[in-house]
Amino acid sequence: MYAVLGVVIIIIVVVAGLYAGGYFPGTGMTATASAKAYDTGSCTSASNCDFTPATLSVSTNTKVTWTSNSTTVHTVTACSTTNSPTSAECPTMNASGLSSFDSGASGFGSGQSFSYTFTTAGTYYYYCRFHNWMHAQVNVS
Ligand SMILES: [Cu+2]
Repeated sequence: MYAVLGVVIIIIVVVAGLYAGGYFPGTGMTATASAKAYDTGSCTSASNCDFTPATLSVSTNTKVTWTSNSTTVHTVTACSTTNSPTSAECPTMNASGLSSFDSGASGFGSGQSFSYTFTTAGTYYYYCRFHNWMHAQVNVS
């Protein structure tokens, strides 16, 4: 009797954990969206090198994946105090309650990607550490 109850409790805990972890596609727990870091053969200004789309709008619990087709490396770095951006890199800083993210100081190159799951609604500005004109935003609602 108690053994059966124990097994049932374990199953409930495992299923709840998988659900929270987004392991059931189609349940609406985790959606996906994509963006790009691109260039047109060189990367010297916003006219030939930037993020697209400039504004990406998604729902909460969306995993956004940035891919690069670029000839140089880029970062996807949140405009948070954690990352200490300059005013050129981040004309507008993120609200202090929003989580920070960063693809890493070495950047990612052509064919590589970086993903981040947005769990809290808000406007997330981000930039590239290597090209201070590269900045864009994700609107999470
Ligand atoms: Cu860049």
